[in-house]
Amino acid sequence: MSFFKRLKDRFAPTEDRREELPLDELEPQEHDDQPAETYSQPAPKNDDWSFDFDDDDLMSIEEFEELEAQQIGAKFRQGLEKSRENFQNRLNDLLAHYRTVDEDFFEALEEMLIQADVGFNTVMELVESLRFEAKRQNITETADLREVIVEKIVEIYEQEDDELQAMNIQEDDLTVILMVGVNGVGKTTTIGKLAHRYRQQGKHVMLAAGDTFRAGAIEQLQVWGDRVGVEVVTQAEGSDPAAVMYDAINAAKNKGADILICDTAGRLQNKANLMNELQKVKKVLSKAVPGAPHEVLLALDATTGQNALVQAKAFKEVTDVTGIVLTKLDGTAKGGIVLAIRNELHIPVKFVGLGEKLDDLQPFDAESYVYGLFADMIENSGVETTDEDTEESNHAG
Ligand SMILES: Nc1nc2c(ncn2[C@@H]2O[C@H](COP(=O)(O)OP(=O)(O)O)[C@@H](O)[C@H]2O)c(=O)[nH]1
Ligand SMILES: [Mg+2]
Repeated sequence: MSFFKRLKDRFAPTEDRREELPLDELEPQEHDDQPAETYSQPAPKNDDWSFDFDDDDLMSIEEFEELEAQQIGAKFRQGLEKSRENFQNRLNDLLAHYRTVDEDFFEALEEMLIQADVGFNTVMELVESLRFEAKRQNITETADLREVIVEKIVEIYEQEDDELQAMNIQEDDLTVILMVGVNGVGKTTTIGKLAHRYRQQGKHVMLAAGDTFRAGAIEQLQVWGDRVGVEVVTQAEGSDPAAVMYDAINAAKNKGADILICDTAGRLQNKANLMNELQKVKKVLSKAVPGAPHEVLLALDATTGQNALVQAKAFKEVTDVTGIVLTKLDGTAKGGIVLAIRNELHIPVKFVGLGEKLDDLQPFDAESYVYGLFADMIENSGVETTDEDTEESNHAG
């Protein structure tokens, strides 16, 4: 089966579901702006999607999984809209302008990918493997490279160790997640969304308000806690973050919580201070629960482009980052930054922020991502393009 066909079968909405998807109509009844009372701990599993489960209309596991994949597809499709327009248009322009596969085409492709924030080294690697593949398969027309390009993007991402991709969640013990990153990248918001996600899986979640530095940061986390119905451990503004962590991890232990997510202040201006603070926090956590923190997630803002890479390198120097949360991917047309992060930092992107709603934080997966980036191209594959389409993309090249 061709690569596009496989992605299409997996993520594209089937005819009977086109009405239900995209997700807007399937959104949970409990919306962001609803009062916290609508949540009660613990949440039933998968109450995300409101279906009629009639006795004689029960959904099979296969059907459920199929629907779930299509919902994920719709999420990525929606969140990557800006990037998709950018990627698809430019690629179509390129294919229309350079019809035969030659060095000029590859150079133009390199330039396009660099402009989409894919990152220089990653682009070189990607285009090199395309040159090789074109030769190997004897592809002479650029249009026939379409699918190979998308397939190579997935390959570039997946060549790294996949074991690290999943979250390190302790099945029968407390899991501690530490969220780090500079101010404004979306740490607190991500913590709220993560708490929501784990609560929906029926887990007992608690939060630690470790950003005691920035005015209003504690209240902001408290608001998220109320919204998703989880307890937030706080101390006064200006307290020692390590003391907050001490309280929080002991409270989480005593209450038998499954997951504790810790907010931190992101003061990168003073690296030595930040390093000290994070080391102290980690020490308190690991003393209370051996092995904690189980994840140190670095939040990066996708809209800051290559600057996000600079931040990541700086944070890697001060602490062991186990995964990236790439926020605000919905706000950029340069979604290629995902590839640069993976390929140049060798840290897996574990979640991506695809919007501001509670369920807009999605686990990252290379195939969902390329589906989001090239959905129209993928869905139209095998379908003849009209002359109009070609004409439209012809003029810009
Ligand atoms: N569009 C969009 N906005 C986001 C996303 N994640 C966070 N934000 C926004 O980014 C801003 C800063 O977030 P905040 O959590 O306070 O950042 P912090 O300083 O790192 O804790 C807020 O206005 C969030 O709503 C996302 O995935 N998409
Ligand atoms: Mg914050």
